[in-house]
Amino acid sequence: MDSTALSKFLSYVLRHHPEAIGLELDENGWAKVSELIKKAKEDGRYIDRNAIRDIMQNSSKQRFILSSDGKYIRAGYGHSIDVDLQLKPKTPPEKLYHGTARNNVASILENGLQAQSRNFVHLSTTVDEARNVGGRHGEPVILLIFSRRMSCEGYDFFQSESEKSIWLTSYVPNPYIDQLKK
Ligand code: HQG
Repeated sequence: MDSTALSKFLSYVLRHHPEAIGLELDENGWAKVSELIKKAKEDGRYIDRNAIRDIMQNSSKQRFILSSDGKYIRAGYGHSIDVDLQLKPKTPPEKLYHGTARNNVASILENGLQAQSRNFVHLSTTVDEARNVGGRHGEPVILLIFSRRMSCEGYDFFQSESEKSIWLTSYVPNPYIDQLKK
């Protein structure tokens, strides 16, 4: 498996479908690295600790995190399965960005940003990253989120423990969203 395929595989099982390979995550989303390697092998995918370490060191985005003893791994964001990452609310930057497809914009400006299939709405600290995220869905449009004002008005924000440029929140009501003009 090349590193992109491995990263996608790890994201799939650790964020969405551990049962696809018979892997168990604990309530906080941790999988035992040895179990992950064993179950992946039974599924015909040969990975080892070095390949996992390479991904974690060399990816442009930090998608995963290891426990301090190195025995467990979990995704740092992106989950759709019900896990408690035990993140503490943190004051976000003044502004954050969300990249989406042009087709979604009217609905977002009417209904707010919803987490859809994931546990949280994902926000980026930079316009460039938001543009990359939006481009996955279609012609990218950047939305500016008044995150500090939201936080001051009682909405919780969480910084991903693996990728510090990603912030999570449950829902962004439309008064806190502005479309960034090019
Ligand atoms: C849209 C990737 C219509 C939302 C990225 C998005 C991210 C609405 C889509 C992370 C809506 C959900 C997550 C509404 C939201 N009406 N559309 N009211 N509210 N949407 O994939 O943020 O590379 O679940 O704009 O970097 O694109 O995989 O979320 O377009 O950090 O590590 O519904 O995944 O990380 O799409 O991406 P997604 P996302 P990785």
